[in-house]
Amino acid sequence: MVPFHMSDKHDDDGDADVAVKTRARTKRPPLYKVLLLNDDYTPMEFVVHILERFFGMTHSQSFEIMLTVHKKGVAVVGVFSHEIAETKVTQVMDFARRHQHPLQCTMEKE
Ligand code: TYC
Repeated sequence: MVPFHMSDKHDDDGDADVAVKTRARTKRPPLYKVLLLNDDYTPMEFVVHILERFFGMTHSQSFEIMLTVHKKGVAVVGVFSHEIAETKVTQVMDFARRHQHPLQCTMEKE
């Protein structure tokens, strides 16, 4: 008798066989925080606009988060899959550069 894994074909030696199961482990994909950083030059209303435009926040939510970044230096503005987080960072960085503001947006694994 030779134990065989579920995914293998059992042997043909005529005696009893024992099936061995291993649990299929499904891993959730990692999530990433998108962070907005403070600086001394980007206008407050520009940051508020970015949060409305790219993160779907209301004006008052956006204003609140903007003030948090202004006072604390950084804030998490959302948590996404790697691909979505990367897209958000690119959208913010491109938009800031086009308007010649030094605003910085980054992502980090949660
Ligand atoms: N500190 C900026 C100012 O006083 C406003 C600001 C807020 C800039 C948030 C960047 O991510 C930021 N104009």
